[in-house]
Amino acid sequence: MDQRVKDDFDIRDYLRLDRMPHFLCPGCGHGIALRALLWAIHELGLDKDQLAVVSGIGCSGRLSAYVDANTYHTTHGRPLAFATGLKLARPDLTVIVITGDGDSLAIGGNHLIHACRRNLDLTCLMLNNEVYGMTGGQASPTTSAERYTTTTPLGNHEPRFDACKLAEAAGASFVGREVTLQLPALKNLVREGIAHAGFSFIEVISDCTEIYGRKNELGSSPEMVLRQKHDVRPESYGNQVERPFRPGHWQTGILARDARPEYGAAWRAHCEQHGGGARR
Ligand SMILES: Cc1ncc(C[n+]2csc(CCOP(=O)(O)OP(=O)(O)O)c2C)c(N)n1
Ligand code: SF4
Repeated sequence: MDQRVKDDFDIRDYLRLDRMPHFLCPGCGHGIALRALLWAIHELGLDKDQLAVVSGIGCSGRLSAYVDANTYHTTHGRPLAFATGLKLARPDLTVIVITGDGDSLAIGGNHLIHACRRNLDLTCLMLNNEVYGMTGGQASPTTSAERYTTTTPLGNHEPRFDACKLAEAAGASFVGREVTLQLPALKNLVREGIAHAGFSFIEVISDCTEIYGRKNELGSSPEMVLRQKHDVRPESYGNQVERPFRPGHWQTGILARDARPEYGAAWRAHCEQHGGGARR
């Protein structure tokens, strides 16, 4: 694609403007993540009619409603199950899943593990704001140690998931992480993930500036987002990470990339070999 077309990104071309104003709080990282996704879609030159965006329930889950494409707002924790069926039935579509840390690691944790294992050609954006945003700020499986939430009034004492390590161990063939502060890098990572033929898991460190930020006195929205720049430590992947929102604790970029067989193609070949009628 030539540079002029690439630079010509106008987010309004990809939004349902009749759904505006959106419901996100000021400074919410989920809005930045949506911008990165739509920018990546633009750069890839994807046809909106050939694009499906599937989300679960949560502040993260609301994002699909704003995208001018084929969109599906499914039940809490189930977007990957829905997307799996959709992609198998319609392999011609580019299918993108937007999910929250609660949606994908708590109620939907089992679906995430098996989506990684199968390696169907889906792109999963997990927006990690360390909390259940939509339901009022309960702790999630990614809440950092000692953080205050409505369900951890004494400070969180549970160990947290490193979602990327989980995805990699479960077999995701593309794993990446980026912070919303680095918007161009995030856009590039999402673009790589969509272009990858197989299951792509991308964790976006996305601030809940309202419920989580205020309860933990993390400062104003800009302050909270800016502190992300102190939170990246390239050599940290594989090490114990206890307090990711303290300085120096996230490794970002592409963390794993592996060219193993894509599930849909393998499944169709398998059906053909055994005389079945899988759709192309
Ligand atoms: C089966 C079911 N259980 C619980 C809920 C209530 N619920 C709605 S959103 C949500 C958590 C959302 O948190 P997360 O996935 O982290 O997304 P966020 O809102 O933080 O973006 C919960 C528990 C529900 N809608 N359906
Ligand atoms: S509650 Fe948190 S996650 Fe939800 S829209 Fe507001 S800032 Fe974003």
